[in-house]
Amino acid sequence: MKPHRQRDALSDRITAYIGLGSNLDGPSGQIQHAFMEMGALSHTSILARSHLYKSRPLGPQNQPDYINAVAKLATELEPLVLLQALRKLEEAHGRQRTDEGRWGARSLDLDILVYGDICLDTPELTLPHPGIHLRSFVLYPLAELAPTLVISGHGTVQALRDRCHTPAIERYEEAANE
Ligand code: ROI
Repeated sequence: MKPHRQRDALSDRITAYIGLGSNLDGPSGQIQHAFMEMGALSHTSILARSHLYKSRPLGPQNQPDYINAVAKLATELEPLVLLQALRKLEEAHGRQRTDEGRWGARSLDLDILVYGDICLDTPELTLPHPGIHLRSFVLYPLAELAPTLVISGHGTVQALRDRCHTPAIERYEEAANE
């Protein structure tokens, strides 16, 4: 008989922050569903979720406003395995990367912003995400969950947020918009 291995359920878990974005097909619903689906991924649980934020598109302006948020996960999945799982969720939300062009409208975008203290630069994945320090729609929700987190080479999330005002952003109040 195999020896029974006992393991602390939380011991191998890494904290990761995921940026969520959508500007198609009911964006706030897409984000809310994605929160639940991420919490249901294997070896992963959701520790916190930010409020939703609405902003003008960064990039081409001929597309709808975006809804963005950030989730804090505890996961045992390796970064590239987590990335694959997030890609599958995007596909399940009808995302078609080939049609939209690089900066086009999308039903669901899930980006690994930070994965523990890992720094990575590969064709598939760069960690921390290279756009974090320049994007209001990442910094505002991330600052709710991790104001003192240091983005290597750039400073704390809170200080970055206080300096970043583009694109223009506001809290998205679900009830007021329905
Ligand atoms: N603009 C905003 N406001 N929010 C996004 O999530 C977003 N995502 C993108 C591009 C097209 C760069 N612009 C965005 O991928």
